[in-house]
Amino acid sequence: MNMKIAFIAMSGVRAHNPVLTELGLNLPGFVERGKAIASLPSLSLLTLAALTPERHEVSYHEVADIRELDELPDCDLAAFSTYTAQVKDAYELADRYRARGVATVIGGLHVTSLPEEALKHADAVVVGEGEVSWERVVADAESGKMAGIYAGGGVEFDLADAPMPRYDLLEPDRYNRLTVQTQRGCPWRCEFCASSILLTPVYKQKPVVRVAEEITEIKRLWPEPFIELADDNTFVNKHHGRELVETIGQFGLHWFTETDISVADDERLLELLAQSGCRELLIGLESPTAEGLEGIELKRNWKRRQVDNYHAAIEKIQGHGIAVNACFVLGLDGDGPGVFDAIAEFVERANPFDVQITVLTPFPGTPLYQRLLDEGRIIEPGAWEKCTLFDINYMPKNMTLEELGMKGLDLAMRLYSKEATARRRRGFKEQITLGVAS
Ligand code: B12
Repeated sequence: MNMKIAFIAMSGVRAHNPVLTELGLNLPGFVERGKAIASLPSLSLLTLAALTPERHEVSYHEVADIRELDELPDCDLAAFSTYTAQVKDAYELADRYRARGVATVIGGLHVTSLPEEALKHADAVVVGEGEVSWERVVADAESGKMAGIYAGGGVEFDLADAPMPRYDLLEPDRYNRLTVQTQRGCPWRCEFCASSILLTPVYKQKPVVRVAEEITEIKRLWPEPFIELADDNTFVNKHHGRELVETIGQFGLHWFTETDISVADDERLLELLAQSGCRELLIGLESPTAEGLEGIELKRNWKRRQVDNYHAAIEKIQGHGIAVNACFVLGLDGDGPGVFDAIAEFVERANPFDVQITVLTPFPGTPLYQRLLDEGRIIEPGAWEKCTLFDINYMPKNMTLEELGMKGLDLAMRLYSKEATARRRRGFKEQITLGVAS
């Protein structure tokens, strides 16, 4: 049977707490970044669409707010992708489809950690990398016999086999920021990490030629795109990183990615990044204090060992003209109420072009979630809608709940004020001048 398959992406960006939404998410720095990222399409679903046998008719949809959805897309199979914060909305839509007798499947990071929960709402739940199970799911849906949980049997997907995501399914006018994934996994094991490490224990990279093909396809559809790599830590392997950046540089693009602070150790890589049109690197510094960083990287305490180098590393990267978005996690167990001033002072000295502060968030599937649950510190277990990185759903260790909330908000106002933002941008320009001179 030829099926109509609707790929439905839950795509909102938000905080649950209305006060936070009003105050926090309206601050200048947040608004800019918020608007930009909210327009990213779902790479997972475009990838699965590419693996769908051609005889089926595929369509792609985004749902930012289920209250604004008048009609469910018409289909024989509804395939949902979601992260934790919106999973309950995805469950609600899946329930509505099932009530009409339409088959449903759901995948992604959240349901990978809690497949039994998801199975209450969908006929099929895909655990782990979708590429491994997708063709079987489609075949089973076709024959009307879906098998519940599809776990992939421990098979690691080889990114050399990655299909060309169906960017062509997107309405060209709605997008200009597109994502390309060049790697999965990470060699570090940060206790709170809820990214692709939940899908694969292996750090793996997509061959550079495949990345070039994907960018070529994007450029065919959008002549001047901005590319965000949907990576967790792009430059772990510096040799591969240099090759990748040289290749991206040939496209004359502006682009952005996420990586760790060790990128500053490779002078040649920084030179190539500067020449390649890389606009910004998002780097998880997590805390400016040794106490805050102590033990968060579970394997070798790697992040704790970097802290003394943070300032110099930012100057070095920015000296090459590449902006740093320095990310801090508020409420780490090792940090007390002094950390808010420590972050403000660090930022004032080091002048990262952008700064991001988010609240420690126990996402299901992470070691942090399990530890806080065991310690009885999760305030409302199962309140997935609070997994936004802005809402607080755990008892902090070395500060009160009020301190985390109020001082966090106060820090946001300080960091994202017009003056502070302008000061950081000036500092960035001075660092470029010094970098060029040295
Ligand atoms: C792009 C992006 C977005 C886009 C998403 C666009 C979209 N609709 O997909 C936007 C900007 C909208 C967004 C929003 C948010 N995001 Co975001 N985002 C990312 C980012 C940078 C890349 C994700 C990506 O494209 N990965 C590549 C794809 C291929 O991987 P994947 O989605 O995991 O899919 C694979 C499998 O999971 C599986 N799969 C996924 N879906 C499905 C569906 C089916 C049917 C099947 C079979 C398989 C399957 O197969 C895929 C291929 O193997 C990551 C960070 C990162 N570096 O990874 C954060 C990340 C995913 N986001 C995160 C968060 C917290 C949010 C927000 C809550 C932020 C906020 N306050 O609003 C919202 C939540 C939105 C929601 N729907 O719940 C967290 C999620 C943690 C978690 N476990 O839930 C991440 C990991 C960042 C972090 N700090 O930890 N985000």
